[in-house]
Amino acid sequence: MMNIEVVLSPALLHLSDIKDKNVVVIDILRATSTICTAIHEGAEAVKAVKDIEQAKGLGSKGYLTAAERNGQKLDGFDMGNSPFECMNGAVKGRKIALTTTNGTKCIEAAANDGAANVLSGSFLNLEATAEWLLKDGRDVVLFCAGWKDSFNLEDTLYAGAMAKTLSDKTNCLIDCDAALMSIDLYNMAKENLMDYLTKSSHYKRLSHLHHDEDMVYCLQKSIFQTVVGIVDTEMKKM
Ligand code: 3SL
Repeated sequence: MMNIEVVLSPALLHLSDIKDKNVVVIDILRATSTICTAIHEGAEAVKAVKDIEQAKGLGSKGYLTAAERNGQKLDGFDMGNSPFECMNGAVKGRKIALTTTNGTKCIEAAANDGAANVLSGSFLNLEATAEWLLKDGRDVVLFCAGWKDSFNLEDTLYAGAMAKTLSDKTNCLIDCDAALMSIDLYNMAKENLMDYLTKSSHYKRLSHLHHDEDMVYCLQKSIFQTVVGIVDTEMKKM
């Protein structure tokens, strides 16, 4: 039976054993949604790195460089962390080196901790990712990136949506209060995720920075089928 666990923040990751499990890293606003979009839009790979210098250095190896801190694009990089920057052929056939405040460091942490597979979580490809996880059958850890080690609502909502989708389709063991809470939260907010999230801290942060369109985009459910995860150290189509 598939076991589903939710890790609510990177500060709690050490309490979970992710070895040989499928880990879905979740940074809905916006890193993992942007990564899924980049691959869906034809990028060859996204290398998620936690250090700014490492991302910059990969520029000399032909990567497009992308960097965000505190919601803002960093000077000297080709791109920030908006999914819209990946559209209209901008990333087609390219490799991207991406560093962000929270999401990319969680991808690195999960990859270094012995996960069987590390997937990029987004509402955009929720159903397709769920089908992939069901087919693979391993236990699943839904790992919320949060904000600077704190819990956040948007990643928890996705964790609930994925836990519910999986448990609706197969017999799952959910012996984890964080997962049960995430499902309850998702059930409460699912009719209008955007309405629910307007009170959240990251909504306010991104709205203040004029990233409202990004949020509307990132909260769309299952608009594409591309499943994205680490293949040979980089995020690619699975
Ligand atoms: O923290 C992250 O990884 C980012 O996704 C945050 S932001 O949405 O770009 O502000």
